[in-house]
Amino acid sequence: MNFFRRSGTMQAFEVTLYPQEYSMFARCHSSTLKATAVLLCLPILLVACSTPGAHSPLLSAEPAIDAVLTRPPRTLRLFFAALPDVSRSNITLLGPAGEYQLRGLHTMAADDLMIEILEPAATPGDYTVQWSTVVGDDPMEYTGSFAFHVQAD
Ligand SMILES: [Cu+2]
Repeated sequence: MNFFRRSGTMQAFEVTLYPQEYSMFARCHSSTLKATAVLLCLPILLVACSTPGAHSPLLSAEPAIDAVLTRPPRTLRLFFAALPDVSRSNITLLGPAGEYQLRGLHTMAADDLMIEILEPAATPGDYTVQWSTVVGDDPMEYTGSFAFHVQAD
């Protein structure tokens, strides 16, 4: 899995992307106006989808997104489309033993964020990396998460 969302000035625009929000919008209109509502929403959806910022800036990660590992990683490294602002970034790691302590968020100046896992537990199971960041000249704050899995040897 690989989820992301962004927040900022474009948020009101974004709600049109969610089906449940759309059906609420449709309910506000009489059924005879539903077709009109669809026609009105369509260009908005197209514009929202063509906005470059509407896509996750996360390109790849180490461990890789959805990777299956036999050894727990000692560091997490996330690669983005532009240089992240470290002071406005955050990474958390959740696993079978709960939340892991992370230390030393930094960038290696390769459009990346890197952080050390203080006590990498050898617990097999599903791990989730949650991230938030601001990259390049884009004022939006992006948040997302992805999974990797540790298998017993
Ligand atoms: Cu580093």
